[in-house]
Amino acid sequence: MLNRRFMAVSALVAASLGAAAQAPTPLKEAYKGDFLIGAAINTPQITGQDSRGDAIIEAQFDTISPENALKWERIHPKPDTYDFTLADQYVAFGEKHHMFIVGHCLVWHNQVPDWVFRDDKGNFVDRATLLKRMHDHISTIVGRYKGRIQSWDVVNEALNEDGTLRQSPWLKIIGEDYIAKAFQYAHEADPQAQLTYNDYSLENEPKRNGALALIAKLKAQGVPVTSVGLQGHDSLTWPSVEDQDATISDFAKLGVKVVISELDVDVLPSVTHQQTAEVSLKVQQEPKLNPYANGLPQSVQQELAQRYADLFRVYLKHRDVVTRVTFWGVTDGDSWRNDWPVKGRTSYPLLFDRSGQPKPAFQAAIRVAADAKTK
Ligand code: 9MR
Repeated sequence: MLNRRFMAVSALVAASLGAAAQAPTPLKEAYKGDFLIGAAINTPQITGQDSRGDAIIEAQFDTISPENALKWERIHPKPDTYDFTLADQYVAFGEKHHMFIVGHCLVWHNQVPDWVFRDDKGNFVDRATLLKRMHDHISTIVGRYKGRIQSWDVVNEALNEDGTLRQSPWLKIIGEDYIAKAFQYAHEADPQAQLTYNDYSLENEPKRNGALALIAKLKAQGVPVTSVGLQGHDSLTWPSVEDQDATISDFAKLGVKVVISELDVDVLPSVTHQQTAEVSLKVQQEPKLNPYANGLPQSVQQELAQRYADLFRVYLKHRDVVTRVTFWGVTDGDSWRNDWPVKGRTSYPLLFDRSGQPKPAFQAAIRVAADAKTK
């Protein structure tokens, strides 16, 4: 009896030791040789205040993006004031862990202070003044991190859903060539850096066509655009596997690389007709919009895992052109989706749960890579 109990306990110990010895493969190892795997990191992670998050970042990812730390309002809040405190820490974090470091983002209509576009009287400045301000901003920041930040999101979200150019102050004041100018200035400041046009919902045909025309035109003019960022703010049903596949192929044909730059998959009820990541959108909280406040049902957890597997299979199919897949956040608790477009929801869009544990979607992503390697 005693003997049998001893044997049962030994078997349990051996099993748990075996499990410990076989720690799950990290994402960056699973996809080594295919593409880099990254996460956008936030202030507590950059400054070392989120040690649990930092442990996940160091173990799982070989590239980082700054969720907010390098945006204009943070790094250049006043005309003559640059604040590099957090940005320097961000770059040091990436260097310490030998990571591929992304800069996000140079020219956007959001999180940019109003002074950028205005004179002392509050009127819009003229084209030459705004071009000069843009040049100063880009050359200062890209120049400071020359050779250290390997890839820049140069222009972010310049397109409307119908594929026309967004009527941002950049477009209104400078005109259409603000995009080409931004890329030229970034290239001048660091000729080795990869330069990306980054946008969401490019899998939708009208917007995709607008982006394809834009990139084709820039390439024809010799503008140094090296990649397109498909942000990848997805849902369980959008984009279809076919649209994801076709979108990557379409950009590849233009001779640019593709990065999945801000991946997350929403499982919560949609509040818009069309998939979007338009930050200005705000919708009132209602209980029915927040169905999983007390936890995600197993069935949805499995749907999310299946969805991630489907998406990763498409990215892998295009491993010759997809150079990086970056999640927009580390754990579910970190995600912007908890507060957008409805404030205070409980969202589950990433691969690690609120306590930092890998979810079934994590295992699904690892399995896709492992299956491809045994074929
Ligand atoms: O995740 C970012 C969030 O913390 C900010 O409040 C928000 C404000 O503009 O920006 C979020 O990041 C956005 C990214 O910079 C560009 N694409 C859409 C992302 C999600 O809104």
